[in-house]
Amino acid sequence: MSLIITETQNAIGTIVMNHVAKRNALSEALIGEITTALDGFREQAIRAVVLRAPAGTKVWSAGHDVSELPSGGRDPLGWSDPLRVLIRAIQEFPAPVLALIEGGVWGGACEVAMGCDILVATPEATFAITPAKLGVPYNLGGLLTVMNMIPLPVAKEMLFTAQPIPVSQALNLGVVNYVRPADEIESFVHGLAESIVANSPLSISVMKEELRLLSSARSITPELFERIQGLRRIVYDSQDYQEGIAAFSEKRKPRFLGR
Ligand code: LCV
Repeated sequence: MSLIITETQNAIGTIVMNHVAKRNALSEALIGEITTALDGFREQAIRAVVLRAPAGTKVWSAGHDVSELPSGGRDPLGWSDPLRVLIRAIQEFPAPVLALIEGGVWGGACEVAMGCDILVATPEATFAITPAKLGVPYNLGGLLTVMNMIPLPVAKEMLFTAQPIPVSQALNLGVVNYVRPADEIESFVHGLAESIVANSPLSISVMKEELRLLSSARSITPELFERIQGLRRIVYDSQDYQEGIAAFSEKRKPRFLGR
């Protein structure tokens, strides 16, 4: 059974993440279906994509599928990790991807949403960035996505508390473009997509790629990169990392000992 529902209409492609039983946890299987759908949209010269969960959902996505995180000794968010693959696929898609957000957005799903080009959410939406809750060392590219979207004090609050922030704060910060009630959001997002589709797809795709390249342009020395990777390794080699994952799968609170 497919984990997504797709639709195309008037150069607008819609992807509904539909693995409700696992709260749209971003598993390799779900991500594979999303990226395959994006490849198909690219071939069909789709000019705007809407990424959403089923209408009325309480959880947009529960983030990385924790059961697929490596048990230790390997970077849990390396280049080829499915979550990283999905975020790149969205950021590199040659047309705007609009996130239609209802419900809770957890962990790596926040970065998926922030990797989209335009975000529209319902008043009940929340955003929680959760690596600290699991003992995961978020990766460089992921933190850059967060830094590009959220002022540092708020990014630190979200990363260090792992607590959800309300959509009102996300709107104030400019993380979310609009908030619309559940009974209006679909037509509102469709209206935005139609206004995009009416414009030059070449101009838009090139400007999207220019903005991606410019927002990721950072001078980073090999020494700085190696130091950061060394620091991250201390975390994913730690007992705390093992404890965070074990606690999640055993449905209990983790006991972090700082080693
Ligand atoms: C696998 C899941 C998940 C899930 N993975 O429903 O950003 S980082 O670094 O942290 C990154 C590594 C990352 O993204 O990690 C994941 C961070 N995500 C979270 O911390 C959210 C974890 N999930 C939850 O807190 C709850 O599931 C929410 C609040 C999203 C929904 O709660 P609700 O009571 O509605 P359940 O918790 O009962 O979940 C339903 C089923 O989905 C599984 C969960 O294990 C359960 O499976 P079973 O029915 O087999 O018990 N599930 C939920 N999230 N991220 N599996």
